[in-house]
Amino acid sequence: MTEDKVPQPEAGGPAPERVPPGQKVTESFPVLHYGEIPYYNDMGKWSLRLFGLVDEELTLSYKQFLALPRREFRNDIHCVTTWSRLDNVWEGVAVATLMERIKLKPEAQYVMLHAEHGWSTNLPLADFLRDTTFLGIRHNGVLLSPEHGYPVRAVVPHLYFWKSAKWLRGIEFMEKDKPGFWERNGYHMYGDPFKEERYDFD
Ligand SMILES: Nc1nc2c(c(=O)[nH]1)N[C@H]1C(S)=C(S)[C@@H](COP(=O)(O)O)O[C@H]1N2
Ligand SMILES: [Mo]
Repeated sequence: MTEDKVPQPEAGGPAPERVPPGQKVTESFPVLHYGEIPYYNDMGKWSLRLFGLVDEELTLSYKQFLALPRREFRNDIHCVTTWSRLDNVWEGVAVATLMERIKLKPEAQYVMLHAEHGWSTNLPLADFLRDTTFLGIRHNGVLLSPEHGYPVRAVVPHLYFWKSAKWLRGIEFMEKDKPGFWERNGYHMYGDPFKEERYDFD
């Protein structure tokens, strides 16, 4: 094999295998969503509800959520609209930390993430439970802005970024898979960026 056939990283640039097929790296942080950005003036009204196939539902107030231990996460994010943003640094609550506070029923196999205004997205439980999935509150040192999901967004970096629900308000544990908002509108049920699972037409 001659050298020009081997993918070469640019000097100091990302290794090619970090960027999924059909994606372009951007340094900006585009804002994408359906519907209105929620603005909160009373965090006393905010809560995060864990429900569905659990022994006992758990509802966390914002104060209780902020009292959970948090840590740093580093990842690359890949949006289905073809931009990827590498080397993001986040602060958030690991899914394992949340799961210590509830007991799942054995039938639970899928998760629906519920956001403000009824928006939702689905994923398998095993993907939600990965140690790379978390609930983020800061990105690159700054508190999430309203457009990026303040106060809390899910981050599921190994799937296309539409699975990373902004303005998260509920986590539902389910037996069977069900499509969320974009999945009902033609997006793939799973969404692996390295397999280009973008859309699910027909
Ligand atoms: N609540 C909610 N979360 C959402 C969306 C949305 O419409 N509503 N859009 C998703 C999509 S399609 C993308 S690409 C990312 C964009 O996140 P960003 O605006 O922080 O880049 O949010 C995801 N999370
Ligand atoms: Mo997206």
